Amino acid sequence: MRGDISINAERLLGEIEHISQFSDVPAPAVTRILYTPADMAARHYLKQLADAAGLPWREDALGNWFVRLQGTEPDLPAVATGSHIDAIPYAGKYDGVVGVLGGLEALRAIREAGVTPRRSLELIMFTAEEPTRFGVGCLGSRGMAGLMPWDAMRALQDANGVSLEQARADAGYTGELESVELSRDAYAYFVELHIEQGPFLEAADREIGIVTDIVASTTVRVTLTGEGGHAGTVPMPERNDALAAAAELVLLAEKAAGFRSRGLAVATVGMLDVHPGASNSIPSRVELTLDVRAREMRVRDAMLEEVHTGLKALARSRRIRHEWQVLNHDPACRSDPRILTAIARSAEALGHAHLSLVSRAYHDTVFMARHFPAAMIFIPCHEGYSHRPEEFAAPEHIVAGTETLTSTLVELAAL
Ligand code: HGY
Ligand code: MN
Ligand code: MN
Repeated sequence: MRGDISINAERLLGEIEHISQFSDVPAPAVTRILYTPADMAARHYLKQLADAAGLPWREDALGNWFVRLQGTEPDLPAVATGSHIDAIPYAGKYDGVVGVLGGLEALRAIREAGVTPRRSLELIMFTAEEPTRFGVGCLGSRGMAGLMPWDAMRALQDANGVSLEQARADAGYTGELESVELSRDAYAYFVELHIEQGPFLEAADREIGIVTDIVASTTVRVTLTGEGGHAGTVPMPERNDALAAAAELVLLAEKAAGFRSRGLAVATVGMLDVHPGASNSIPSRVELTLDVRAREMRVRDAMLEEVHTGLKALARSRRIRHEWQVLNHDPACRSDPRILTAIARSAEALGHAHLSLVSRAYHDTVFMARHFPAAMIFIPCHEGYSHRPEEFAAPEHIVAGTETLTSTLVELAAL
C-alpha cells in the first residue's frame, strides 16, 4: 500500500468488538435481525463513527447506508466496497461486520493520509443480507440492482405477518421503494471484504482469499399438508403424517446433494415448523425451507429437479398435499478479472500470502456484480466456523484483509 496510508488496527478491532454488543442474545453469540432495536442500535453506532470521521453519509428507502469519500473527479463512477451487519440467530461477530468496518477503516485511513483518490470511494452497508426476517437474502442489494419485482418485495411478510412496507416504515425508512434502484453507472468497481466462512484459507495457511466466483443458490419454501388427527386413535395405515413426509423430504435433499461428497453441491433444510405441534396430535401441516447451492447452475438446477420430483412422488404415496414456493433462485457470480489482479497485486505488495477460491456462501456481491465489475476478498475464519457463536477471525487477518482492501481501492480509484 502507498507508504503514507496505514490502518489503525486498534481502532478497527475495537469497533468490531463494540458493535457485537448490539445483539438479542448474550455474547459470544450475535443475533441482529433486520430493523430490530439491536439492528437500529448498530446502525446508529456506524453513523456515529462516520460522523466522527467527518465522512458524509446517506440512507435509502430500505436502509442501505452509503458513506462517501469524495474524489478529485466526483462525477466519475465511484469505487464501492461494503457488506452487511445483520446477523442470523446465534451467529458470530465477524460475518459481514468485517467488510463494513474494514471498509470504513479503509476510507478513514486514506483520508487521514491526506490522499484524495481520483474516483470517489463509497462504503455501503447493505440492508438485510440475511434471509432471517423476510425469507429472502440480500434484500438491500437485490433492490439496488433492481432484481426483485417491487410488488413482490412489498408483499414480503415476516413470521408475525408484518409486511416489509410496514417494517421499514416503522424503522423510519419511508421513501419510495423504487428509489432504491441504482443507476447503472453508479459505480466503476465493487469489492467486498468478508470472512471465508469455510476452512480452506486456514488449512492452506493463507491470509488472503481471492474469490474467483460465488455459488448459485436457491431457497424454496415447502408446505406439506395431511389430515392430522389423534395420535392414539388413528391407525398407522390410515395416517398421512405431514412430518413423516417432511422427514423423507429432508433425507431426499441430503441424498440429492450427494451426502458425504466433498463437492460444492449442498442442500439444507434449516427451518421446519410443525402444526399443531402437540405431542398427541398427528402433524397435519409442516412448513420448511430448502436451501440448495452449487458452483454450476446446471448442477444446482438438477438437484432442485431431483428433490421436486421426489417430493411429488412421496406426497402421492403418503396422500399429502404439497406447495413448492421458490423464494429466490439466484445465478452464480464470476468475479471481474481486473479486480482479481488488483487484489493479488495488493496482497503481494503487502506480503500477504493469498489463495484463489470459490465462495460457497452467497453475498451482496452477487447482486452488485449484475451491473458493476465486482470481486471479493476473503480472510480466514477458524475451522471455517460461521453462522455459529464460535466464529472467529484473527486480528492479524482482519488487518491483512483491510490493508489489502485499502490498497485495492486506491488502485481501482486511480483507473
Ligand atoms: O447464507 C449465506 O450464504 C450468507 O451467509 N447469507
Ligand atoms: Mn451470513
Ligand atoms: Mn455474510
